Amino acid sequence: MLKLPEDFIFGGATAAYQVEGATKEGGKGEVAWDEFLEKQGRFSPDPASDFYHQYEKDIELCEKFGVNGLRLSIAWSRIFPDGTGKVNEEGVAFYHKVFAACEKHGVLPFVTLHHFDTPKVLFDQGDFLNRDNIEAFVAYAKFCFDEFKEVRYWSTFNEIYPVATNQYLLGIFPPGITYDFTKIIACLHNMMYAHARVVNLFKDEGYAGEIGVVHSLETKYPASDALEDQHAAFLDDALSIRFLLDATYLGYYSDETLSALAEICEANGASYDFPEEDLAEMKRASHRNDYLGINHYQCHFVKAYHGENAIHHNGTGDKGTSVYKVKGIGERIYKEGIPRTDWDWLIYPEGLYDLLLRIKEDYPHYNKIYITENGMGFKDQFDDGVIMDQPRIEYLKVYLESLSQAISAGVNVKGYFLWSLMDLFSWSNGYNKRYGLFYVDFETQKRYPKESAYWYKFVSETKTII
Ligand code: BGP
Repeated sequence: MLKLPEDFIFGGATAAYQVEGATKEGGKGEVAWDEFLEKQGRFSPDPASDFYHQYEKDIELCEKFGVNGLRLSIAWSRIFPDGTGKVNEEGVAFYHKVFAACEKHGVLPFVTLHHFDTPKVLFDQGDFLNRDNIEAFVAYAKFCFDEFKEVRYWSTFNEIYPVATNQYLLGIFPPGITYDFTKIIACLHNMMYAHARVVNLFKDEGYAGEIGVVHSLETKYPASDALEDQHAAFLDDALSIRFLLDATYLGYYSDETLSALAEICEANGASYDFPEEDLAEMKRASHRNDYLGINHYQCHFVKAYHGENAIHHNGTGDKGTSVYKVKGIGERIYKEGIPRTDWDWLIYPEGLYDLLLRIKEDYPHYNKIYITENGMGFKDQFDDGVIMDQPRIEYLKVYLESLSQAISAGVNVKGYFLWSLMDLFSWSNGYNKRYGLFYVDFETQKRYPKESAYWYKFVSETKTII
């Protein structure tokens, strides 16, 4: 049986908008999602898992089940309802209470400053396409560093690539724009620049603690040995992985990244501009990241594609309905023999191993890594308070094994945050795609430990993957 290190963090992950509910309570300002979801009419972010009122209970559950780290995000619009200007003291007090509960129960908080929830006022002005909003983000970060002295682990952003592509390629996040590569690249770059600004601020001011960024990194493989499939995988990788790691750890975009960008832009009539001053700031930050957070759920097999753009996001759990064909990049396909979830996410733990080894090789000063999200969306069966989620346990087991093997191969991984601590609201899938260790009855807000919660407790206590 494989083991994990003695000082390893066995965490649970959440995000403010997905668990808190109370979107109109406590002086919170609006986010673009409020209106977007209301118009869509499929599901509501209220009450979600009601963490705003139930946090004490959830943190108690952490302690009971060996979960010694909690990844959570601060809702920017609870602190600054309009994104800038007047502080909402009720919001500030709420997070102090959450951190105090963490302290009381021996749970280490890992705090993300931005998890998909830019305040609406700023979002309506262009979100991160508008450079003024970078200044607003830096000011918000500074406020948090000065205020929340009890926090030791900070992440600037959650998943810059999905922000850019869900907003401007797939259109499944507000503002719902599709296939606009000029916006995608501008968003990626501006957010990476904003990250660098905040890292430099944190280090220049000598704040105590650690700072990093959370990237979603899904390994890309060619669908076959054919040269054109290999090239398609290279292009998909360059935009979704290499671009971000270059920006984070090099402070410039490597020739490989730039050649892929040129090809993608040419095919899609897009363009980009990376100001010299931005790159200087990014360069200064590139050796100052204390850690890298990796969200990893799946990988992709990519085939050459020469047709028009066509994407269908499977947000319903109807297996086999996903389509991803992107001009100038390629087509993502299913692969015989590789299992996938009802949402068509490929279960391929080798992808995590390969990714970790590649980071160690290509960016040797990565410092250390936390897996900040990994888990399985599943249609759990609730049977009189008992939830036997064996497929989730299987999933977690093989991914933790892969992680353990990467650690043995010399990658410095210090912790793992299972997505998600409790069932919560999923941005584009609603409430039937459950991830939690704890089942949430969304009517009563009662929590029920699933079979996987007992399994995770054992793994955390013994550091043994069974
Ligand atoms: C990540 C996000 C999370 C979470 C998770 C699962 O991309 O950081 O917020 O939602 O994926 O994704 P989904 O809810 O789409 O299944």
